[in-house]
Amino acid sequence: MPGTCRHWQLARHFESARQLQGKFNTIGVITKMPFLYILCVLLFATTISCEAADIPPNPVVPSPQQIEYQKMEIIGFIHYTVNAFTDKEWGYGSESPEIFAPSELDVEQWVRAAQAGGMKQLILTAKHHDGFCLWPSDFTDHSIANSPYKNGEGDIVRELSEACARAGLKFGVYLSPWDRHHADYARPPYITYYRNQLRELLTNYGVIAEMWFDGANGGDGWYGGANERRTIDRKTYYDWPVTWALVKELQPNVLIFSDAGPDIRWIGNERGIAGETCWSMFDRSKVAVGDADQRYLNTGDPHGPHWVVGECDVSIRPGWFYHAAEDDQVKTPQQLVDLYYQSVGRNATLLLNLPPDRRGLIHERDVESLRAFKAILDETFKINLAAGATAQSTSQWSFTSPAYVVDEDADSHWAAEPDDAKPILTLDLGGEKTFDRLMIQEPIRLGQRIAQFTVEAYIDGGWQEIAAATTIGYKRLLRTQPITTAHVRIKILDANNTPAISNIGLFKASPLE
Ligand code: FUL
Repeated sequence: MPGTCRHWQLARHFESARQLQGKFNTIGVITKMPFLYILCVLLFATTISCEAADIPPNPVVPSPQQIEYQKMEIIGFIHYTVNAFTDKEWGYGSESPEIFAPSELDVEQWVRAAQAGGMKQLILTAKHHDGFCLWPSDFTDHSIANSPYKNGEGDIVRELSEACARAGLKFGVYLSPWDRHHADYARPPYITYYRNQLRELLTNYGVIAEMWFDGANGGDGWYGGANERRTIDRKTYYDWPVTWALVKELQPNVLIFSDAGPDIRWIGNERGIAGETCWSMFDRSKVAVGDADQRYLNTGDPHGPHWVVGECDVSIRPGWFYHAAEDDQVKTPQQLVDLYYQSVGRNATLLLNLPPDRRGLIHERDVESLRAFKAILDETFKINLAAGATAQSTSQWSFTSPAYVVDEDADSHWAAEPDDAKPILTLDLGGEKTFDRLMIQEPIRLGQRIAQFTVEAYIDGGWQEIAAATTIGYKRLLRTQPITTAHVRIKILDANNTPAISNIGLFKASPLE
């Protein structure tokens, strides 16, 4: 860890100090005072050497909020609006608030469903493209205040934000920039309206962890009765830098999602799949919201000057909103596990959508799938067969140690010497073990470095390649055939700076996967 020493390092220095005192005492020269003096000098030297011990960070590193965000791994989306009652995916904007009439709405049930799936945060569509607001906005009557829900006294943004806080979940908000209801959409006054709504949401509902800006923008709509097609200039209409500055002013620790970040980026598809190569480095200037090269979003940019984490959004059903006709198309636990490997296992987060139904509940089938999904992950990743292995490396930087990759502490790491261009990390598992899942993590607070690596196992008297991949980042998961071996090694073949690894895991997948 930067600037901190492990206990054994301090103990070693205490020990040296005692030995020194012993020597001095033997020749009768020194008693207590010099021992204290020597101890202080050694402790001081220790502090300095530990400060100096860490590898220099890359020029592009995450913020503490981005690191915390990525550790959540799985987060949930709640898509809810009049669409649940019209059976549409995109409301036209002419829907009457009268139709929004959930009979048993229970935000606590949404939270329980999210927790059943291992989610650590929920993001609510406070307003989707149809313009209907799930909170009683002062700036429109097209809201829940004019719906039968709680006789117009309800506020789903408040109810869910409070339920999340009670359960220890973070809370985020989606506010569709495209508004097919508003008469001024595509004209300057709408921007004032949009920012007023942002201000309401970001001031009245406690801590907002993530603000989600959708890239879908412009097209047909009701637009206050105009019933026409309206387009906008995606690069200039919203003046995003000003809007984002407002968001950060109101919520200093919020992470902003959009195609262009600035903190979290769309992964370039709505199937929940990050690139096999996935850098958190990115160049925001190459992307406009709603107008981005999807491949660039998917893989990031090894030379990008900004740290922008990839987020993989996908729905548990074919649609983003609830449709009874899709009750038999809920993703299976196995499909969700696949998505976990292809998102979290590729250095991104998984944003999984759960659409409440007309009752206002997450459907039983969705909950069942979430529960089984989490049970599989828990079983697969329960026992790390690499924990406590004996680790060796062709080189090691200063106070880092290969032992730190198997100490189950993601905050400690091993790093190679800078002149060891292709370091090898070898694990002696202390006897034969059988595994088929590999996990590798980089200490991303120092940047993302590794660009190519292979994994080999010692089988039948020789090393055999069992996996190969490019980037690692926060977490890389690889699936292999079952491998039985007592020795595994990671060969790093390419990196943009001194390679470092914080964790290695070997697991045997749940038979249910
Ligand atoms: C898209 C929207 O058009 C969909 O309805 C959904 O909200 C998805 C997350 O983003 O751009």
